[in-house]
Amino acid sequence: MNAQLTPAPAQGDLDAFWMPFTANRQFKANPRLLARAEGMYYWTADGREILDGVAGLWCVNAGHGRREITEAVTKQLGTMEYAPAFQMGHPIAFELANRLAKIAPPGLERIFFTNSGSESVDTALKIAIAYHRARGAGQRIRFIGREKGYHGVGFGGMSVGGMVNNRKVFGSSMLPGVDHLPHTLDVGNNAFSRGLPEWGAHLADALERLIALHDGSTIAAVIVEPIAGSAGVVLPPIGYLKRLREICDKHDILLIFDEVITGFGRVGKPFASQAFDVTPDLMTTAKGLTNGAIPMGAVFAHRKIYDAFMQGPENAIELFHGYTYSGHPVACAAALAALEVYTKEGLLTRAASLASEWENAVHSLRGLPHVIDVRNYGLIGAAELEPRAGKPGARGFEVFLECFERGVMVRQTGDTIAMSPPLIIESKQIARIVETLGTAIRETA
Ligand code: PXG
Repeated sequence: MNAQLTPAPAQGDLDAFWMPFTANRQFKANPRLLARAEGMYYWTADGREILDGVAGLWCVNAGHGRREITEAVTKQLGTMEYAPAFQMGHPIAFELANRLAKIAPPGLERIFFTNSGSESVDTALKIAIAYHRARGAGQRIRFIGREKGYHGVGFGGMSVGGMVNNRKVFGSSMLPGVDHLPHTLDVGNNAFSRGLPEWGAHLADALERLIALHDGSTIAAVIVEPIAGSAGVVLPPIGYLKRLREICDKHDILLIFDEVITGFGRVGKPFASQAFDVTPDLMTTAKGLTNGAIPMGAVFAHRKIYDAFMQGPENAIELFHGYTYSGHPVACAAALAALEVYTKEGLLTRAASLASEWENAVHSLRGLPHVIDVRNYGLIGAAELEPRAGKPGARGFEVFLECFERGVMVRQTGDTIAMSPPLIIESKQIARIVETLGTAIRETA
């Protein structure tokens, strides 16, 4: 099998690729190269097996190397590799949109295709502004995001996002008129909560204060992740999202859920809004939409939003927005095949049946040296470590590396280790991820 692997590049050959969100010099001095993947596993370029504890980057929900997806993509490439979606159509994009509408939260039945989570977010923000304008409320141009939020790296997503390192260099180029809610991570009150924390629903009331400050009639939308992933797994306190929904309704403000990581089964329902029984007006997705096989994103819009655009002369373009690759036929084929796999194997709800086993496993890390919090929901888990004095992130990185050396891939954000395995995971693999992480935490203590 190793003979089929792409040969690892020699040291100097690593120079040209400017790697994203990576310490380039550190990585290139000591690269970690993945060369093959199947099921729950990657294999490194030198043939080592790595158990995938993060579904790639929260996207390979049905596990790697799914034959059904490969075949669908191959077939579509052979039939029609590309077709435009501006003033033209191709059947597979309509088929996919119809299919997505069937599993969507109530009413979110109009689907706009993009190529990534970042594009989905910027698309949703633009739809929100244009929607209000179409209804005669063109003064609604502000957005409310949240501290620690991650909404991708476009200028819109970065502006409503709340991750300081992603923002500080670009401070002068942010969207104007954006404010942020406080985040909901509170280790003091909620450490080692199992599932959603009980303390903190009142943090949603900060929205009323921002509305009072800015005047609610100037705000287009509030955008939050139902569960924040990139910031190191930040959960919504019980009742928090419902409260946000109520306040948005009261002030005619759209609520956008960014479900780029929570979508497609990660939390035990197709979407987190269904798990938490709170329906947004717009929902952004990507990642698991195609099982990570082909880049694609989708914005789910409530019918009332789409309908608000469908006025004026019929020959007028209603929304001046779209991408060359919106609804790319090959991406659509991958998404349809992924949805078929998810449905056939019950993966959109499997996380719910594994959640308590997962919860017990990750909470077994409590009591290990420097573990100051453990968080979980669905098939998401995180262990937060006490930072080394004066070296934030150092301990987290050491633990991440130690896990990789021991054949398990986890994700590190600062001193938090996040886990989000493929939804096909079996008990023995849950045990191995958590045992390896436990060993790594002890070894690096
Ligand atoms: N919104 C959310 C909620 C995300 O998690 C994006 C938007 C942007 O998606 P694209 O496809 O443009 O990258 C994301 C991406 C991590 C990690 O370590 C998470 C993401 C990306 C890379 C790493 O948690 N999420």
